[in-house]
Amino acid sequence: MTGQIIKQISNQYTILTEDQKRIDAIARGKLRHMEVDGKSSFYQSISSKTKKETQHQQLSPKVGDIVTYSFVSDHYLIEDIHPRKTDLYRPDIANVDQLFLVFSAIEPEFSYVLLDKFLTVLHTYDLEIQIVLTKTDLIDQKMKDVFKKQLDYYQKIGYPYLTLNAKTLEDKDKLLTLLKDHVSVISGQTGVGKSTLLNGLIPDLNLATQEISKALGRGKHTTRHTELYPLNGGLIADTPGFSKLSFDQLPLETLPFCFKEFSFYSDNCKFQSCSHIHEPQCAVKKAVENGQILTTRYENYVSFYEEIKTTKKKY
Ligand SMILES: Nc1nc2c(ncn2[C@@H]2O[C@H](COP(=O)(O)OP(=O)(O)OP(=O)(O)O)[C@@H](O)[C@H]2O)c(=O)[nH]1
Ligand SMILES: [Mg+2]
Ligand SMILES: [Zn+2]
Repeated sequence: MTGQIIKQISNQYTILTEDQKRIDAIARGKLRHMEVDGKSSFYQSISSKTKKETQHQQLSPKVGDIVTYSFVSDHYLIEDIHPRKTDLYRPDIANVDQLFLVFSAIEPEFSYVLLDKFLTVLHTYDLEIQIVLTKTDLIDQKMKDVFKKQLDYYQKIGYPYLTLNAKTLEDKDKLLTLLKDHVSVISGQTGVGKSTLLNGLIPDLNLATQEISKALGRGKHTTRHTELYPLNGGLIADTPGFSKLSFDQLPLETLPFCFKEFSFYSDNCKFQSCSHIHEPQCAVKKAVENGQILTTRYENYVSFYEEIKTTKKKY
């Protein structure tokens, strides 16, 4: 029998069966290993090489895994894990194919640095990315216009966005269409409205939400565990917010490719290996001057470049 793990609490798993029933299961002995992978980085993926190695070594099951299970005497037993299409850490979920990047317009304040950092880190993944701007009910028309102008740019380079009030969720149908048949994850800083959004999508879910001032006062995030919820033929997970995002393993040479609009211009740079920082006759810098590339995007690129360079030097 085949199913998908939607919840894990230590050694106890909940599997969603093919006929949409929830059953409790434990893993067979050979699967009860602690994973020794460095789970240090956000959204770190197993490279294809190590993926082969680790699969060989036997992974332990995790949320999102498609598994083969059986019924032995009086309980369900996970026998095998099917190969993972994608493998995220923090949130630790397998087989995710879509990510909702949630930002609030204010409280916490919107950050283009954080948005670009997220997009950079996520660039190497085979994931659909949707930017979601919440709390638009709390800003005036002038601010809305500014967001529209900026976010239209992101949409143009391939990152579509939605703006909404997560508390009232007027745009529910649009979201439901996007979620159909996908394994999606809602991600973003603490307090942006991730759980509020999911509560709006799934009536009766009643996830805990909390005013940001209170959450920060406690020094804790409101959401603390990861679980996939069935929705519109697919699955969706809420995740705990985070406060830090690091580049960890991103090689400096890869960074220019993470800013995907640079590639529209970089063929015309004088030097083939142009870093678009200090080289003369750089077509990317020219495009920034001409207003074709968003200035904040380029500024963030330069600062990420310096950040990665400095971190690398330490080793
Ligand atoms: N006015 C308004 N308030 C919102 C909106 N979205 C969320 N909120 C409020 O913002 C606060 C934080 O929302 P949560 O859903 O708990 O935030 P979260 O992203 O799940 O936070 P963590 O679980 O800590 O990561 C709550 O008080 C919500 O009611 C929105 O679109 N408009
Ligand atoms: Mg939450
Ligand atoms: Zn260049």
